[in-house]
Amino acid sequence: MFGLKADWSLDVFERYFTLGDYAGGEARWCPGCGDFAVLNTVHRVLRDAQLPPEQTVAVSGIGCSSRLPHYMGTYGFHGLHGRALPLANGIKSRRPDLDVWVATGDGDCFSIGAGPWIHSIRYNMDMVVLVFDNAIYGLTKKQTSPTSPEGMLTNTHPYGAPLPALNPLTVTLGITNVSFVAQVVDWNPPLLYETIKAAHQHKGTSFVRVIQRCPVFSQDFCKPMQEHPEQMLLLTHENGIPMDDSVKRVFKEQHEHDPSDWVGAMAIARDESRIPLGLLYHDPDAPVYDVLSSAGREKTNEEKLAAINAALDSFAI
Ligand SMILES: Cc1ncc(C[n+]2csc(CCOP(=O)(O)OP(=O)(O)O)c2C)c(N)n1
Ligand code: SF4
Repeated sequence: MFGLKADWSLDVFERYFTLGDYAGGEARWCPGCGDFAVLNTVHRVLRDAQLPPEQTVAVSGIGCSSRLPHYMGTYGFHGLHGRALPLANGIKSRRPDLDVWVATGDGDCFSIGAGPWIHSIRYNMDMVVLVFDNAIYGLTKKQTSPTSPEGMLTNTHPYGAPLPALNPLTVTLGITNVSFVAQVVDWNPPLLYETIKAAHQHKGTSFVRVIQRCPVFSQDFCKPMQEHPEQMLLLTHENGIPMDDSVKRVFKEQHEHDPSDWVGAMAIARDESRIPLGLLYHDPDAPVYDVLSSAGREKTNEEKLAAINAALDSFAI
């Protein structure tokens, strides 16, 4: 099989993977659910990177979005509510050769999974974390989530969510050793593709908040953004997410932002008058725990035993 490279020369592949190689069971989300767009984009990014499906693992917690591993033709682990990230970290620590993708919801990550969220960002293990944020608990039918906007009518708060929504961007940016923070909407395919691709290329934990349509339970969350793209602020920079004119034509409000500027990223994230899209923060040099923790993995059992004995002998009189 042949593939055309960016410079128009030909690559010859022993195995060539098509989109179908990354697809699993038939996706069963509601019509119009934004999860479809993210799933299809993940398939495309994997296909374009030609990652062997058997080298890839999709990990999730519980929720509508957490059904993603079922729809992947890769390895997958549909875990417990709020525990996608510890599972992903465990997989990465034992199998650093695997490409790890995490699918988690706003309830799964920011509520029951808030502890693992903090520590996983600090561990900075090499994986893509896609938070499908529809501002509601979808699977369990419309309970308030941490990102439900104040006043949103839900089944747990029928008179309106009483508190201001949690800001996942400022929280994530505030975690020690954070290395990649991006935000995107599910309904702009070119921006979604380039954001997930950039997240995948980053070595470390790539945190991507995907603002996701749930037309069944939180239609009022995304609809105003779709109808008023001027509410969004597109972050442009040569080191940011590549974006073509089609994206810039939709999101006319733009701001040049260097993603290495943490203070600038925090200021953008804190300003809730605009919803930033693009790469807020990128530190390619942050320590990556799976690299640190896998030192010596190539040693044989005999070598490891000898090293342990030598360490113990150092305490002997
Ligand atoms: C320990 C535990 N608590 C509660 C639940 C019930 N539960 C399942 S999914 C979910 C919330 C899902 O919301 P979210 O993570 O935002 O994902 P979405 O369905 O919106 O994609 C809850 C509360 C559970 N399965 N396990
Ligand atoms: S309830 Fe909402 S999030 Fe869940 S599948 Fe339906 S549209 Fe998607």
